[in-house]
Amino acid sequence: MDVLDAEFIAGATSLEQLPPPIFAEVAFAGRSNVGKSSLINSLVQRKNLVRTSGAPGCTRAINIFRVRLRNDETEAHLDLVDLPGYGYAQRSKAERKSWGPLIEGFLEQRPGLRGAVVIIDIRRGFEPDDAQLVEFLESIDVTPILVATKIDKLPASKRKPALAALRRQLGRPVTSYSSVSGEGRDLLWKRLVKVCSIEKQAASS
Ligand SMILES: Nc1nc2c(ncn2[C@@H]2O[C@H](COP(=O)(O)OP(=O)(O)OP(=O)(O)O)[C@@H](O)[C@H]2O)c(=O)[nH]1
Ligand SMILES: [Mg+2]
Repeated sequence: MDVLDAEFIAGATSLEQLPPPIFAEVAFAGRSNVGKSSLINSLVQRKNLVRTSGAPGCTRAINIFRVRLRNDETEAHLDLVDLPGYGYAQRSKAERKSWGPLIEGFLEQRPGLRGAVVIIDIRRGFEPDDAQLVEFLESIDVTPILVATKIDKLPASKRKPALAALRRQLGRPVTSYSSVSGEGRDLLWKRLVKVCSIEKQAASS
């Protein structure tokens, strides 16, 4: 997958501030500090398109990034949506309360949404918050795309068993990823192309 352009389009802290969807969208969701923003940078191979931080709770808004892609001979636009992380206890109660509706509202209300990448830290595994999100996505017919990231933080000998255990637990495909090495990038793009019907989108335009 070649990423020809990538640019920041909009940031919103309420659903009303969001621009109307023009292109297909994919959301990136997961616990705070799991590596959502880093994964977007790694996918589009731009170091600093999305702001990342070692401190949890970095992304507080819904941020939309528009990419222009070339897949074989096909060109397409896709919007990548970085969602605020969930499960970060050290925020004010009011702030935490506002996220649930913001994240859920986004996922429910965007007609262009093709799927949601649910990002899990391979060292922490699948936690109750993640399970709730996957259940919610299924209830609204949005395809969850599961990714286990920070795979580079596990010793090589532990990677395969950890992934196998996660796949068994979830009963669905899980793509392993490292935003540091870029491992998993091609496979994740393949899954995104499929879920976004990028070939079809371009063929009909
Ligand atoms: N080793 C390693 N570190 C990673 C990886 N992905 C993210 N990190 C680090 O994890 C920290 C959090 O990354 P972010 O991408 O900001 O995480 P986030 O999920 O966007 O965080 P919030 O916006 O706070 O919810 C940063 O210090 C990153 O450098 C990875 O694949 N491998
Ligand atoms: Mg972030």
